[in-house]
Amino acid sequence: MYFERINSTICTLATAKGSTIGIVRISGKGALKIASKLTKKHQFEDRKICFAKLYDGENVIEQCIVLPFFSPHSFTGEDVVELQLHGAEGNAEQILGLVIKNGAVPALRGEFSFRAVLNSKMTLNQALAVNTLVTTQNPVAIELSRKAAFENKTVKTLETLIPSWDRSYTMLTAIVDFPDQIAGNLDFNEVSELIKSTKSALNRLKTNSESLKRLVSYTILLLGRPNVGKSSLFNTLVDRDRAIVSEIPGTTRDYISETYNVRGFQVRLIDSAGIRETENELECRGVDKSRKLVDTSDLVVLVFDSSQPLSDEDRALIRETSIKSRVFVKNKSDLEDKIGDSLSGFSDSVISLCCRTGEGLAELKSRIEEELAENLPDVNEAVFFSEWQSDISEKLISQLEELSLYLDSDQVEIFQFCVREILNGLKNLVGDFTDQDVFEKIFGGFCLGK
Ligand SMILES: Nc1nc2c(ncn2[C@@H]2O[C@H](COP(=O)(O)OP(=O)(O)O)[C@@H](O)[C@H]2O)c(=O)[nH]1
Ligand SMILES: [Mg+2]
Repeated sequence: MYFERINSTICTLATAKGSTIGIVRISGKGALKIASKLTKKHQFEDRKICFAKLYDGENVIEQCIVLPFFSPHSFTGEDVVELQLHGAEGNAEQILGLVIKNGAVPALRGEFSFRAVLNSKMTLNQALAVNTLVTTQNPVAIELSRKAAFENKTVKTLETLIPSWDRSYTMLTAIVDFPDQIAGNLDFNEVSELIKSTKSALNRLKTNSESLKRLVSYTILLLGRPNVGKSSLFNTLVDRDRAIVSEIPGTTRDYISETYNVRGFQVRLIDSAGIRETENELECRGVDKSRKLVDTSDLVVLVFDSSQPLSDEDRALIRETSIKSRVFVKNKSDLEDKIGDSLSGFSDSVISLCCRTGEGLAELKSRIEEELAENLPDVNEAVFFSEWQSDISEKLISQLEELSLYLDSDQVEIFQFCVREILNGLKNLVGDFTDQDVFEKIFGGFCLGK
């Protein structure tokens, strides 16, 4: 789709409804012509703003700022015109309609960025970083995407490795194709070092990208038998009465979620139905969902009722969540303690809490903060912003491991093949590729107008 439309002039309203200024962005061969038609101006100067009236036929419909960029001095590398209009509502929409009537087509998601990448105005990773920058609230994601977008940090990290792989590949090709004419041999020590440094760069990127991904979608699940006080705790943490609190067990049958702020990061908090054996069909479904939620959450806060002895259901919950990061909480500390230290075998630090009085809440909050702070991304390291890149890098790491196995063998052809695959993988990661399907998929996930 993106490739087929490459010769068309695209346009969009780049500002959200409600803004006091609306920006219509036009990019492509027809951009300046459309601007001339609307303004009745016959000449523009590259990157010189001008104040102009817009006409629909002979009627003046707007008085606005026109910003022309001549190719290649624009975001997309094509001729671009931006119109700064009054508001981003009906007036701007009508003017966008007029632009379309004069030959432009509405832009697809990410189509401006796609063209920028295609015209080498930025690398794919830079485009992905810019898209993150315009959509995220997360301060770490902002810092990382700034570095990737404006310093091209990710690509620079990998780019330095490519010439050495290129040299090894050329040497191997010569050895395979002209065995009699090549006097020297490949320096296997050098390749071994190269494998090590490439693997280490990729592993650092992978770890940092995973940490970023975890941070931006960080999810905390409140889990426990019915009636232990999960919904009460949920309301306390999000600081409003969102979940229904009731003495009737099984009230929260599905789950509800809210975002709340932990150390300046927006995290998702989920109040679940709880996991228990039940005959009630509706409740059953809620319980199934809770099990799935366990899999997808980053932290499970296990809530117990301290006024009751530890039950088999409690133990089942502890078992079912054993592989997750967990915080143990015994709630209702204002009542007679019947749970005693029966949780101490499962956790070194069980937090004693009372939702009624707020006792223990500060301790719980700081434990949650500590958990979140574990494996925070390193803002000085590079990151990938797409699954596609993470997948390639994963594959590259295993190819590098495979190549190490052939280091001491005389199977030059297999060695050559592996080196070529690695070289291609690295080139893909720095954006040197033309796979149309990948382009479609990546840019299809962008926001409109970018
Ligand atoms: N005494 C006491 N009761 C509590 C406390 N926290 C919650 N409850 C009560 O326990 C019952 C169940 O609470 P709820 O939050 O709905 O539990 P959930 O089923 O786990 O979501 C309600 O009647 C709450 O008022 C607490 O710290 N102390
Ligand atoms: Mg509940």
